Formats: sequence, C-alpha cells, structure tokens
Amino acid sequence: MKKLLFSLWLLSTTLGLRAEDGHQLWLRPHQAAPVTVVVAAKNSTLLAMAKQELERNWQGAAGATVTLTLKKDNAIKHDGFRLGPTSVRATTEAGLLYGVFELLRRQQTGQPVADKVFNPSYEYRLLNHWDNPDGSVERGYAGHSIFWRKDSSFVVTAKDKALWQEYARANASVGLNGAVINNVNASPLILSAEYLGRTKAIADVLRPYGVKTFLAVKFSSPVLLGGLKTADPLDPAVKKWWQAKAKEIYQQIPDFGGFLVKASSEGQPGPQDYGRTHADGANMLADAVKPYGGLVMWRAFVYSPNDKDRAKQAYNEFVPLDGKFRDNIIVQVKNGPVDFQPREPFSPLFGALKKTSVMPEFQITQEYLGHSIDLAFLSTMWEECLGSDTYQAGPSSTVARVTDGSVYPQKHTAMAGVANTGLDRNWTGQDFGQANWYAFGRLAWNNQLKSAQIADEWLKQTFTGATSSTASASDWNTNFLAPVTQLMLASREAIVNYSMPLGLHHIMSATHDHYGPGPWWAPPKMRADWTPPYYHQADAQGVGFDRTTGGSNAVSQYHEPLAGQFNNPATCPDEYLLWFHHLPWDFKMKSGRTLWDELALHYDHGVQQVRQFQQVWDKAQPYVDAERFAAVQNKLRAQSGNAVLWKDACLLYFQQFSHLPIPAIVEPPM
Ligand code: GCW
Repeated sequence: MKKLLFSLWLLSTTLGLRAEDGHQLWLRPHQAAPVTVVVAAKNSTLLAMAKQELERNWQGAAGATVTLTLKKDNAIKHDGFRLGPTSVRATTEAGLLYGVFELLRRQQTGQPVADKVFNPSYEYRLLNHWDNPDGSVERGYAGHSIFWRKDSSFVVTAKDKALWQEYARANASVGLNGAVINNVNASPLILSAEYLGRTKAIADVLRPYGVKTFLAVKFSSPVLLGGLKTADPLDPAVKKWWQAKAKEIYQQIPDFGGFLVKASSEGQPGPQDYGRTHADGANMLADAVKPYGGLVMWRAFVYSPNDKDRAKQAYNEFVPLDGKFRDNIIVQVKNGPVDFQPREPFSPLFGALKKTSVMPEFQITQEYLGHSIDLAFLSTMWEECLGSDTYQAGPSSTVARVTDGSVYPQKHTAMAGVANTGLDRNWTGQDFGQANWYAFGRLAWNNQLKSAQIADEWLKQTFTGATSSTASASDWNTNFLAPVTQLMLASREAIVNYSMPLGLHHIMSATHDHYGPGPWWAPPKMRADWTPPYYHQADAQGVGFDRTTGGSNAVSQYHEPLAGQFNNPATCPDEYLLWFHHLPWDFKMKSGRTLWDELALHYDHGVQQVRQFQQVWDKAQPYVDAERFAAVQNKLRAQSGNAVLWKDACLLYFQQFSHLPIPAIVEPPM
C-alpha cells in the first residue's frame, strides 16, 4: 500500500512538473552542486533571493564558497556589478542579484567567468504591459492579464502572488527593473483606491526582485475620476489634484516608479485639448512626482488624420520642444516613425532631441509580426535599430549611443518593451515568444549584445533540460543548437519577405486585428492614415510612398549623409526603397531585376524560408519534449499557410496595377 501511494505521489509530482514546464521559461531547475554563500551586507529580502538562486542553481565547483559584497566601487554604474568566478560585488542590492544571475547564466551556457565589470546600458529597463483593468490585453496574444482580473475582485490570491513572483524573477534574471502594469490607453480607474490597492500588492511582490512598479495614466483623470471641470495642465486645481494623487500613491508605494503617458495621441486626451504643449502636460506631471524621485515617461507616438505623411508628425511636434522638459521626464519614442512595422527605418527623433532624455520603445508582442502564431525572433530587429547610425553628432551616433547617455548628457536613460505576457501556460503563447522577452531584457542591459549570442544563450537555457535519452551533448549542439539558432536569426527577415518586403509597410489586415494581408482595405469614410493604400500608393505608374524632397520630404528629418542617401533611389538601401520612393514597376533594381520581379521573388523567398524552418524544426524532435515540439510544429504549419496567403494576396492585388506576369522563380532566389 505504502509503495503504491509512493508511486502515485511520484507520478503526480512528475506530471506536475511537466505541467509546469512551460512556466519555467529560461529558468529551468538544475541539479545544483553544493555551495556556501557568504553575504557581506545587511540582510534583506532581495539578498535572500540572490542567495537562494545561488544555492538552488549553482553549477560551479562543488563545495565552493561564493561571496556577495556590497561596497563602493567607482567602476560600477547604476545596478552594475563586478563578477569573479566565486564573487559578486556591487554598489546596490539589485546589482548583486543581477551579478548572481549573470554568474549562473555563464555556468549554464558554458561561458567563461573572468574578473570583469558589467554595467547596464540604461538606468531603467522596463516592460510596458498593455493590460486593461478588466483583464483583457490590448494586442496581447497569450491570454488574459497576469495582473488584472475580469471580475474586478480585488482579492489577491496566493496563486496571483506566485505568478507575479515568477514574473519578477524572470525579469530580474535578465536585468529588467521596472514594469508599467497597465495599458497606455489608460482607464482613469487605475488611479482609484481599489486599483491602487491592488497595485500596491503587485509592487510588494515585484520589489524583492528589484522590479519597480509604474502606472500608465489618462491625462483627463482629474475630470473623469476627480470630478474637476478641466484637465488643463496649467490650471492650479489640476496641478493640485495630481500632487494629491502622487502623495496618495507614494504613501502606499514609497518606491513607486512614476507615470507613463499617452496623450494627444490616437484620440487620447492631452494638453493639446487645452491649447497647451506636450511639454506643458509632461512638466505638470513631472512636478507632481518630483518630490518622491518619480519619473514621467511621455510618449511621442502622435499623428493626426490630416497629416499628409504620418511618419513626420512626431518629429515636427517634439523637436521644437527640445530642452523644454523637466529633468525627470523621458520622451519615449517608438523604434519606427509610423508604428511597430516588420521593418521601418529608425525614428528620426533619435539623436534629434539633444537636450531632452529620450528612450526607445520596442514592441515585444507581435502585433504586426504574426501575433503568437508566427515564429519571429525580434532581437535582430532591435539590434538593427540600435545599431543604426543617426549621424546626429557625427559618425557612430547610433540609436544605442544617442539614447544611453554616451553622446548626450541625459539625466535619465531607459528602454521600454511592450510585453507579450499573458496567463497562457507558457506565458507568451508561442514558445519562441519567450525568447523575445529574454532578448529585450538582455539588450536593455547591454545594447551592444549580438542576437546570435542572445539566441544561443536562450536556447541553451530553455531547451537543454528536455533532450531525449537518445541524444548526446555533441549531437545536441550540431543537430539542434546550430540549426535552430540559424532559424531564429533568419525568422524576422522571413516575415519581412513574405509580408512587407522592400520597404512596404502597414499593408496588414485591419479586419483580422493586424494578422495577415490587407493591402486593399479602404472602406468609405475611413481615416486615410488607417488604410493600407495610404502607405503603399500602388497605381498604374508604380508603388511606394514618396518621402523624398519632391514628395512628403520626410527624408529631410534625417541627418546627412542619410537624407541624401535615402533621397536617391540609386543609393537608398533596398530594404527602405518603397518606404522613401514611389517607383515604376519596371524600375531597375541593384540586382538587375525589375522592381516587380524583385517584389515577387521576395514574397516567394519568404514562403520558402518558412518551409525550411519547418524542416529544421521537424529534425529537432529528438531534442525537444513532446509538448513543446508539437506546439511549435503546429504553429509553423499555420505560419506557412499565412506566408502563402501574404504572397498570393499581395501579388494578386498589386498585379491589378502592374499588369505584369508573376516571374518564374529562380533558385536560389536571391
Ligand atoms: O500600434 C498601435 C496599436 C494600438 C496601440 C498604439 C499605441 C496601445 O495598434 O493598439 O495602443 O499603437 O502604441 O499607443
């Protein structure tokens, strides 16, 4: 009987563990070697976490003693640390925790540990959750919110806390230190007593992992929640309302991070409703949180229905305000001037604001890159943006360097990513979506990291534990790690190829929530700048948006030599060609082919790439647990269909204008 019970128990724990498998992200349990951890600092919950991580996951020499020391060190910045094989030194407790995670990561991924200082590129490394108070998630494809519940019950359960703790731990493991826990399309309710109560409960769970809590706020909250007649930022009663609200928040959450604001944007209220500027609005909020060390992140995502070219508006509105923002404000700029398209040139605001702190905003959730169905490793896209040279202060003024304080003396530095998390068992819907959360954190910590390294690290931590008994370690490297790394690195370009190649953008389906093609969509009376034809401009003469000096002149928002280079189709890089130019269908490309043929070949190449990803994944079967293998295999199958749909739909649609035959496919296509 005892034996039977024991076997049942064993079975249930094994099953239990498997059921939790997805939840473990890249933090899978390891058989730890014994280790002694000496903490040379005052006891705290954060340090207890750091100690526990080491004790549970140590892969170094058995019986080693590891010291964690908190002391001054001029080489260390922010939450940086100095790492040795058995020591971590830092000037903040969070720094010690990050050092511990770096040490463990190096052990697990086989990277050497030499004495070295690691400093974060940005002071704030944040996730932005577009989570609504009713539990839904805007552009979320992984289930409901991990923070908010539909039934509006404000009871915080043990399950909630366990989930938030896992979330915070995952963030800390990649150096993320802040979370905006509600949607930028903010409900005024978020500042009500009930929601602030739940926010406090969340902040209490995130804090021991060094993750600060922030809220997105609606600019008209003083009216909608406070009953005032106006939300005019220069009105004394409005200022007082925000000051009182800030005080109320900081009484409950003394280390509250601050506010994120989407104002005078996509119908959201803002200072412009009262004839005031973005600076007036942001400064008023910044003053309210200033006494507590709070920050205001003010988004520059603005465009209006009357724009001839939506891509130009943010620059036009914000450049004249440079230098007019308080020093606890960071202007948060999306990576592309239109939205989070599969490929856009970098936003010209990067580097153009020279007296204002500016932070990049990336989208981790795959709104325009196949939701949680298509496999897209976005690290390469972010690396491309961060590495783009703005030339704003001479060569090497990359987006990374003009935002991390290397070029301009920014008071604060930060990077934000729109999160892809939800209640799905694997957090992100598509298992490979986890890699984007991971990559975002790693790049926010070190904006010079290469995507190949990030993919390698993530795969080693995420899949190692799951090899079948038939596979050896060297098999694993050759047959799994190498090909799947290549797949990841090619995945974003494949999506560009089969959806919006050669600089096409915003031609996705509006009726399917931005999944799949929709270049034809233009219902009568619809705002032109929400319809794809506004962006592709296809007609009998050709295709593409003319942003040259003879067109919308968006090119002139870029610093030379870029402006000149983009302005000329002969020197404009192929990947931005139709972003900047309207060109005839028979335009001669650098390859010697016509534009029409080149377009067709890119679409086809994207389809072929996904088919090749399917083959790579099929061969990965011996190295992946059955559940994740099947899940990814099914998604790749769906993606393959999606790619064909994109190709056929777009080519047939554009063919109505080009009147040219689809070219024979040449192998290799490009
Ligand atoms: O990309 C667009 C999305 C909106 C989003 C908006 C923004 C939160 O379609 O869903 O709203 O951008 O970033 O504010």
